[in-house]
Amino acid sequence: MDIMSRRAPRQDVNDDHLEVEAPKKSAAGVPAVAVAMKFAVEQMGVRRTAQTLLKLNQADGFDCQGCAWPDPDPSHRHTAEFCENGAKAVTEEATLRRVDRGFFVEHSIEDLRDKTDYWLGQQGRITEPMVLRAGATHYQPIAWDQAFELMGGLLNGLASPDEAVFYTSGKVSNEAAFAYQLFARAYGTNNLPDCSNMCHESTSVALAEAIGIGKGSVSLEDVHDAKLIVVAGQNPGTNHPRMLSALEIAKQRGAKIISVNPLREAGLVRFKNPQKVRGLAGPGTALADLHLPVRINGDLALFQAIGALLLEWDALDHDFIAEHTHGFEEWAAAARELDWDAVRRATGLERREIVAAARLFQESDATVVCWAMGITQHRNAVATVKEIVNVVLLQGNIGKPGAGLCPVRGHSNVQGDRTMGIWERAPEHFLDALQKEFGFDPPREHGLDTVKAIEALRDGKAKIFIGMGGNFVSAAPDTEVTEQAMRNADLTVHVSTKLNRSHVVTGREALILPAMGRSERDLTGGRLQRVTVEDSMSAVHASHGPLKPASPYLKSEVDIICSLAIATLGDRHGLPWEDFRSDYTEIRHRIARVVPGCAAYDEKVSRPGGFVLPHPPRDSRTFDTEVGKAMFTVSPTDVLHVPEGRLLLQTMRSHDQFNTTIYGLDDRYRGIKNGRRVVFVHPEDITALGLADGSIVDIVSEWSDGSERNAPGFRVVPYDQPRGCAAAYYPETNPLVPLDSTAIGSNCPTSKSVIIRLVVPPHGGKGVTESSDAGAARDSGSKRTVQPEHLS
Ligand SMILES: Nc1nc2c(c(=O)[nH]1)N[C@H]1C(S)=C(S)[C@@H](COP(=O)(O)OP(=O)(O)OC[C@H]3O[C@@H](n4cnc5c(=O)[nH]c(N)nc54)[C@H](O)[C@@H]3O)O[C@H]1N2
Ligand SMILES: Nc1nc2c(c(=O)[nH]1)N[C@H]1C(S)=C(S)[C@@H](COP(=O)(O)OP(=O)(O)OC[C@H]3O[C@@H](n4cnc5c(=O)[nH]c(N)nc54)[C@H](O)[C@@H]3O)O[C@H]1N2
Ligand SMILES: [Mo]
Repeated sequence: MDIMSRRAPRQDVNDDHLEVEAPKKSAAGVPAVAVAMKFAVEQMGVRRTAQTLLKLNQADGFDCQGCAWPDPDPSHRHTAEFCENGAKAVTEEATLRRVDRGFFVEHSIEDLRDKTDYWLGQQGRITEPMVLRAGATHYQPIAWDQAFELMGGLLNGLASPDEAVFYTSGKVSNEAAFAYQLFARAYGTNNLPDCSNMCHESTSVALAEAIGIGKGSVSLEDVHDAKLIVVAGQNPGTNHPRMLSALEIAKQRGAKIISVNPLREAGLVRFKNPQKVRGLAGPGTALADLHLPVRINGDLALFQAIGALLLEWDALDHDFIAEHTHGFEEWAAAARELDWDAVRRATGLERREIVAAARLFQESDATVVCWAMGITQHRNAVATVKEIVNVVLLQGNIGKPGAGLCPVRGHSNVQGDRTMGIWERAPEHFLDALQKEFGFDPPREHGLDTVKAIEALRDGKAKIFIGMGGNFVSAAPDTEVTEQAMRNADLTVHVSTKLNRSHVVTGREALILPAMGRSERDLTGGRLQRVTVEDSMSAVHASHGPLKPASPYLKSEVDIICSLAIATLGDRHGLPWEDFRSDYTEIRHRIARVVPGCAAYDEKVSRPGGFVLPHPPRDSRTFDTEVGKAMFTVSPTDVLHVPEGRLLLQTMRSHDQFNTTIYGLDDRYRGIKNGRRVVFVHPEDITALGLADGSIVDIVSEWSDGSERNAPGFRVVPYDQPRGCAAAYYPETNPLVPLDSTAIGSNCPTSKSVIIRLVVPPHGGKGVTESSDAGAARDSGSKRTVQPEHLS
């Protein structure tokens, strides 16, 4: 029954169980509904499933814990306004399975360390606070008060507040986020890394420089009304399924769609809308008109080339350029000199393919460009986003209906957390506003981002790690170094709903603090509380959960933060923690006074559907940059060199996971069943490398300092993509991503361009599913004695 328990950590694939089929040609439809219901009913039962899913994304219900794609206007919502993967996300939280104190008696920390991420997550909701004392073999229960006392005592004992790290994952509500950053700053540090540092940071940096605000400029209506939609480096069929409904509407109104992706992702080819009878039964809607199978990392060159062609054809909005932009002449001079040979090498595309794309831009007077991790997690990611901006500016596609920049965010409230000040480099005006409102002087020196926090923990410069949600150990790059960094800490604390790897790779002491999830009724302070969130398009709205909390001992995130603040700060600075936790409206009143665009916050979030935050480029073509105009920028054309016999690996999500949370072992659209340790390679590369379909290989990544990392035991699967590219799932491949390999300007790990080689281990790879073998391979890391084959 339990195939996981026989396997070593992270060895989710048994060669014998893994099945590979042809990739699917369409997304959603009947199978999506069936799969969602199967997961939900298995873990929640029929009644709870109905009760929960019908409140999902409704104006009087709760915001989906899945992605940050916006909800339609309240009057246009369906009874079932959710997708297969949203239903899985909710099921994961509303499950009836429990991890209680008996569980921790039964399982030692050593035992839990041997389990896969999938197994850990499947055990259910954590029911009470647990502590791992120094040297102990088991977690044991701890009273909430004692947990806060322990944390407060250690925090107050640090030599400097900068020895503490306060991480946030993007599910945390605006109220909790605002209270958390206030606490960290009142305590004395800007060490507020978040999952954004590994996600859309490159977007935020590039957009802030180019258009004066780090957020996208479109509304859902703009997507519906666009004449051309470009989807670059994003897999909406899996990661933002409700976006397909928006693409379908646009398509029916006559829009063209270009997909830019090394893989031909099912959702971009054809979509069967499960909310319509025709979608369930019929052939569905063909989505992409043009698919550009770009080589990994080739997008910078691609957008440069599209820009150069629009310039050559004079397909420009001259008035917009003259009135609203800066730097056009320098950009145009560089574009005229574009090295088309370099473009061809970088993109792997034929010139005619790029011309076809540029023609679609030329023919459209309302273009939306969407992007996600395929763009942001590269060394040149910030420059690439700026090239997207250049192309959008050329045709004045910003601040008008049906047009704009559409970075599609990940976690459901990752954008809101940033708005609320979860930011290691919060701008001066934000800190000034905090000072004015609360009367203390917040630290001004920038704090640690995710990568720098790992380095500080590794080097003994940070000693306490507190994670507000998330799974830092598995999400971060360079797993071995990150795990060692966590072990160096005096204390690691995780505010969590479910068990994960970060709970078993700990500092000297560790705490698990179980939090209520968004689907649960929050009666903190004896009154029904609600929270607020912001989606990818800057719309803010309220959310309240319908379900009874998984255990009577859970606390809300706001409660946990305020209690920790009281235990640590006492009445230092006279901050109103008691008021905050007895009524979150008090927090919203402070948000209204501190956060730009949030005046009358509590009142505005009470409207059905909430309100939209101001966005000067979108609202009035105002650009709050250094020169007060939108900036054209010039970057060198970048060709990522991959040595002979090596491949360029991207690490991505399967259809059955939410980041490090593994829902199941299938990746339906890509034809993978019952396993995750697969590496997708072009059939001709498989042959050229002397491998075969089904070979079991170790993936070895090579680092600038000459060292190597190894992820053992992946099955080679032939898959259509540009030559020289490869793809495998995250987080299994995180050991391969070097900690010091990050995007220039944003420090985002380069999870989508890792140079690797595939090595057949001497034992033929068969042994790697046995725990002893895999453990040995993991522990010896780069010291493995396997002689790397040169495969070309
Ligand atoms: N169900 C589900 N939903 C999710 C998540 C989840 O794990 N599961 N995660 C959430 C989070 S936090 C995020 S950030 C988003 C992530 O959403 P996505 O960005 O869609 O996530 P990835 O799976 O990393 O997919 C990256 C896509 O980019 C493509 N790609 C890779 N390299 C390149 C490149 O160099 N150029 C181009 N043009 N394309 C490339 C890949 O083939 C893939 O289609 O989804 C959010 N929603
Ligand atoms: N190689 C590689 N690495 C990547 C990426 C990649 O594409 N490739 N993507 C990166 C990206 S885009 C991101 S966003 C990060 C994700 O990094 P994180 O946000 O840190 O990771 P998640 O897997 O989303 O966190 C899941 C955990 O959050 C906890 N949790 C879930 N819901 C709640 C809640 O409501 N409250 C609280 N307190 N806790 C909760 C659960 O315990 C669960 O185990 O990973 C990054 N890492
Ligand atoms: Mo993300």
